[in-house]
Amino acid sequence: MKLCVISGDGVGQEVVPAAVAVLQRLLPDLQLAPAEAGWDCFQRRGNALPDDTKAAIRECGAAIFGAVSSPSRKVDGYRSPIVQMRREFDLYANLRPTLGLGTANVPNVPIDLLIVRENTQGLYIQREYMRDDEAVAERVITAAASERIGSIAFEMAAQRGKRLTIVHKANILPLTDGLFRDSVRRVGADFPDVQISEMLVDTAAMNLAGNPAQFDVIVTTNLFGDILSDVAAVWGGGMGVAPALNIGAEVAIAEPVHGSAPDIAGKGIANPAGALLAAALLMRHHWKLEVLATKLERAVYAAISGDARTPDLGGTATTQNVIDAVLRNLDAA
Ligand code: GGG
Repeated sequence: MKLCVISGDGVGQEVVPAAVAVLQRLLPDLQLAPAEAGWDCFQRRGNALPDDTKAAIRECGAAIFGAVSSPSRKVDGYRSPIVQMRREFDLYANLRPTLGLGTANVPNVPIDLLIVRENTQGLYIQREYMRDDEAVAERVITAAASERIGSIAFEMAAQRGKRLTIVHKANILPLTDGLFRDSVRRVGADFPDVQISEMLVDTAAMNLAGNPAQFDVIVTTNLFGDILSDVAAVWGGGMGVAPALNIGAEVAIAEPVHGSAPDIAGKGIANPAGALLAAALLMRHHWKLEVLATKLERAVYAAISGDARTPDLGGTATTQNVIDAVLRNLDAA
């Protein structure tokens, strides 16, 4: 089994090595292939996702990626490596689960939901241009990509609570979001046990903020999935705990949802839970190691529900304290 390790920028340099140390405890024969990507890599090498990194990902078939801090202004020659990787390896689905976790500011609500985000289309095709004095961004949705994401969302729902909510904005965007909704619904014919509902994205945002326990699996388009999963993450302990898995036919890339967090980078207090839970998703969905994935998730939740809480969770633990607690929990399991 091979894993390409791309720490990226900021706290990625702390949480990825932490997650890899835990993975090595569970998978002693795991072969590691370190590689570079991100803004810092761009500044040193003139490329945010060099060819040798792409080759290493392809060769391993699996990667863990930390974080990147793309600038929010146009920089000649720079393209977000996350978006490039998703495109290069056709990582069409982004799985973003949330389990309820009480924090200093958020009550523990019994939530177990999964957002299945379409990962290749919508506004993320990045076709932006000026037309006279108008700035235009194209948003592309196809039936084929919508059916493909629909299939994986139905499969997930069939294995979980058997409820799927299609989130869209077809009342305002009847062509694009209507096509998305109708394509996903068509796939539902193959999953008669899964109960389908649909919701406008604004209503879904309100319900995720106010009544999140109603959801099982949500399937939605790229940008909506990005935003809604951050809303859901509040109930799961915040951005430091939120995991994601980018899935394609051949390659899968695990990543914590959080970014490079420059305000805390280098202080040793970044929460590694998101990276650890992302590694568990990789084990479950890509390597098909369900038992080990569950073991890891339990060890992480036991750690961050106890004393191993980094400052984002209202505690004083360091990244290393969390890793030590997770390793102890694994040894005791
Ligand atoms: N770990 C994912 C991550 O770095 N998220 C921040 C993000 O999405 N950034 C987009 C970018 O900087 O290209």
